Amino acid sequence: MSFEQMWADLASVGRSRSSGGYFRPAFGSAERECHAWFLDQCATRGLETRTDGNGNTVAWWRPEGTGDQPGVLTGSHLDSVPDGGAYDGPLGVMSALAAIDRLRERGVAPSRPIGVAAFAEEEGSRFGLACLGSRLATGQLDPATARELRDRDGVPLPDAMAAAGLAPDLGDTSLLDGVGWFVELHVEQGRGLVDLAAPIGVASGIWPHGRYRFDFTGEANHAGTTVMDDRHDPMLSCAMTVLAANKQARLGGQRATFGRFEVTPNSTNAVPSRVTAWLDARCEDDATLAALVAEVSRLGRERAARDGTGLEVTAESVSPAVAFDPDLAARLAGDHAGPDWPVLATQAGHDAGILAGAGIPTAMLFVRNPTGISHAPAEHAEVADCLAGVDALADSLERLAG
Ligand code: HGY
Ligand code: MN
Ligand code: MN
Repeated sequence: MSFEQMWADLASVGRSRSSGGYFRPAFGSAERECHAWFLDQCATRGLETRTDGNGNTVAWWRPEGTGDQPGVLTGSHLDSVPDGGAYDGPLGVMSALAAIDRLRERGVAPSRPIGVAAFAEEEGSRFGLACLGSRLATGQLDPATARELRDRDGVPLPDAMAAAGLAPDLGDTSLLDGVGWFVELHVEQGRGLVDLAAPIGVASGIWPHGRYRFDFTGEANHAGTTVMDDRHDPMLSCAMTVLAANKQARLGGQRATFGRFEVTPNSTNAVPSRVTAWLDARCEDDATLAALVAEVSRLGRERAARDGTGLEVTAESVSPAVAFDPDLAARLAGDHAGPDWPVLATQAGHDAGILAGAGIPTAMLFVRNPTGISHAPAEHAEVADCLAGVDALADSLERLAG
């Protein structure tokens, strides 16, 4: 089946009719439909498929004679952010299947197995913790912490997995045994490749980033009868903290975003009692990230003290800086026909960063995104660039798998 046919298969799954964006939360019906499609595609290709107790799936192509050789894994994720684009995640999974087809068409007989992965809850959009599946599979997250995670409706992670027909065994680290290399192809999420006029790029590393929950507490009261000076309004403290985060990030050339809020009781005519806001912060190095979050927290607390409100800051997930194997990046960037692929850093998190952190030699390929927009419906990649991505991935797998 061609790449274009595969793309058409999933084009309507989890898509909003109004915005054109996608919502495929982990273990929900749309993501499960994509996953069932993936299993079907793997079966059609005769791949040996296994899903682990964390909900991650790997499908291996083991040509005769590859035996116990360490394998080359590729793939990405099938879940999305709320109202996200079509490409973030699924492009890497589909390109992996298409790259295997391409290698078979070329008559390549790899001397190592080649696997395709679909990692669970990469976005952390449902349970709050990014790269949940790959963290668990590499032993980088305490299973007890994972068991306590709940979605916005209070559904615990193990129950959500069971409801999706999975048998949860959180912390199962058997799936990646025998993986010698990982190569993740991903749509580029900024303007790097557009500015370089290049369809394909290679990642040098990932900026350190984290998610921090800011709980502002105050005093609920009447919106009309409470004079302004008598209020203890957590929304006001929150608003000033949002402005402070933006200013601090701008001053330092870093990134800080408040994109999710919960207001209690969320009533038009009442001062709220509580506002919970999530800061997503990303910086060029670990020390700068720690300093940025500390400064935003300090300014938030200072404001809360003036407003007579409270603020507690909780780090929900922090991902340190990732430097991908530079020799591997240089090799993939140069060892193919045509001009070298540019090597560039990204501010977006990926399962590839988690596997690299577990000591697996890892590389990433990026496909140009002409809008430069991601985590939004306008995320895009032209078909010609997607096909160039499939070729680039097939070339890279051929180099690594021999
Ligand atoms: O949030 C991120 O950086 C990613 O796209 N998962
Ligand atoms: Mn994403
Ligand atoms: Mn992604």
